[in-house]
Amino acid sequence: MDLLKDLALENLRLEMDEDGIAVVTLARAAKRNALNAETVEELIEVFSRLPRAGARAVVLRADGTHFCAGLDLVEHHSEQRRPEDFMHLCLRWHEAFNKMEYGGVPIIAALKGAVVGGGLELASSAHVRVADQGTYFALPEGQRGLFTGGGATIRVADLVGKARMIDMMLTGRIYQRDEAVQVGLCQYLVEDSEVKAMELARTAAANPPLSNFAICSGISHMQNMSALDASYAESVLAGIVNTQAASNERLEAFANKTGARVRPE
Ligand code: 1HE
Repeated sequence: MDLLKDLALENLRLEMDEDGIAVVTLARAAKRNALNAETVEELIEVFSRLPRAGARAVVLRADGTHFCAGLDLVEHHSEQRRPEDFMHLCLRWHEAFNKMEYGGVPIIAALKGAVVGGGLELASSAHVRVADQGTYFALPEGQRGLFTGGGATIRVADLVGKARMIDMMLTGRIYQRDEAVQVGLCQYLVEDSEVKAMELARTAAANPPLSNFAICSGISHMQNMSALDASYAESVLAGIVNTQAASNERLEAFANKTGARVRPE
């Protein structure tokens, strides 16, 4: 917990309970949680530290009625950035989002309202996305005369496929509700995304941390490898994870017929 004490956060809030469930809140509701440069630096700090601070799962939520309106367009306009300035800024976005995706701690995004542009890039860096009836997804970059810079070409294309992403960017197409689930933008559609995200975080946090580490970093790393290298890395990771003390106890419970069976309710 000490690792989290000296964090000076202006645009985020961070809480962690005794079970290691952390809640990271986007706290710039007056600006619809648009990502200014300072918020990105805070995301880097928070997600660098949480895995080492004993977090077992994270809920990423937002103040206000919108999850995140993407790049801070007003800051971007007023800064009149040069190409190299914006390139370096994008590298900081990547630093933040890579810390999330590859950090090894499950991150569940509780979505609502606008999840657009860089807001969708942020959401797609989480491991699970939970939407409510009012959540909508878009990539308005084309309309703004911009291009994605926070990993959408990798993560959003991964979720929905290249053709859908190109359509979203060219036409500003908005996805919501069942259609958003069908195309892969979110995995859950519920009445209250925060309640569901917390429930999922608690479920995931009950797994051994080493298993969650493999799930929430290994799969992403292996997707970046050749099939040959991925099968090698998978074997090595499984060698470590599948022989841990925590799995031994669980296997013993199964063998003794006290462990839970995998059955639909
Ligand atoms: C902002 C931003 C922002 C709101 N940057 N300040 N993203 C977009 O193209 C989405 C831009 N935002 C919107 O379309 C709307 O704001 C919303 C649909 C999200 C919300 O609408 P609404 O009516 O609730 O709020 P609003 O009146 O538009 O905005 C309220 C305030 O938030 C206002 O500030 P105020 O000081 O005048 O009160 C807005 O300026 C401010 N605000 N969104 C800055 N995005 C790494 S590259 C990524 C590229 C992208 O992300 S492109 C997509 C950008």
